[in-house]
Order: sequence, then structure tokens, then C-alpha cells
Amino acid sequence: MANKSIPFYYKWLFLALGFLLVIFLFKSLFLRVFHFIRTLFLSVGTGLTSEQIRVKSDELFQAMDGSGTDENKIYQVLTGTTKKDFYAISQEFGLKDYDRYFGREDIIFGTKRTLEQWLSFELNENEKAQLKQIAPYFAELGF
Ligand SMILES: [Ca+2]
Repeated sequence: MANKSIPFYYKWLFLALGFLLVIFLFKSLFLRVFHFIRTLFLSVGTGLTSEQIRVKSDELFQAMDGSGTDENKIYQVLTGTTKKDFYAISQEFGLKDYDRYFGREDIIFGTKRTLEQWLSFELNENEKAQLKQIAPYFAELGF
């Protein structure tokens, strides 16, 4: 029988490797679905239209992608927003691959990050304090 030629522990090794492969392949999908559902609930009652949400998400991404950060653009985009608005924008933003070293999107070496995480990495402590002046709900997000 073929089974006799394969040591017992190999089966567990293959099983473990298969399990890790499945996690690796579906991790991104799980994270995206989880983020979508979470922000769906948290954004109920947003006063923004879908077009406003899309534009703000794009503008925030443009302000953060590449080396450096356009802080003033971030302040401008988030002025007057509520926490529900922010979660709606965060849902539109989704998860983007962030390269923390260069502070930009990198689909090969980056790590899937939410809008909250992108902002947290891109802004220093003074800028975060200023953001909290403009949009106080950021204090609740741990900024
Ligand atoms: Ca950047």
C-alpha cells in the first residue's frame, strides 16, 4: 500500500502546510469582507452621498500616497465630517497595500491597511492633534 511508504508525521506536515496555504490565499479576502461588514454597520446614517464618499476617499488616498503627506488636503477633506461619514469613506477606501518605509501604496511589498491605519502612519503626533481639532471623533479612533 502506498500509505506505508509515507511516514505518519508527513501527513500532518502536508495537512499543516495545506492549512497555511489556505489561510495565506484567503486572508486578504477575509480581511476585506470583515472590513466591509464592520464599516457597513458603523457608517449607517452618514450624511454624505455616494459620490461625495468616493471623491473624499480618492482625495485622501492622493494626499497620502507617494513620499510625504499633503496634511492640509487631509484636514480639508475631513473638515465637517462625522464618525459615520468617516466610516463610509473608510469603506470606500477599503484595504490598500501600504509600504510603511516609503509611505506609499505598494501592491507587492505593502501590507493591507485600512484608511485609519494609513492616516495613523502618515501623520505625526502634532498633525494627529490638529486632525482631532478638526474632527474630534478621531480621539475615539485612538489618534
Ligand atoms: Ca505618503
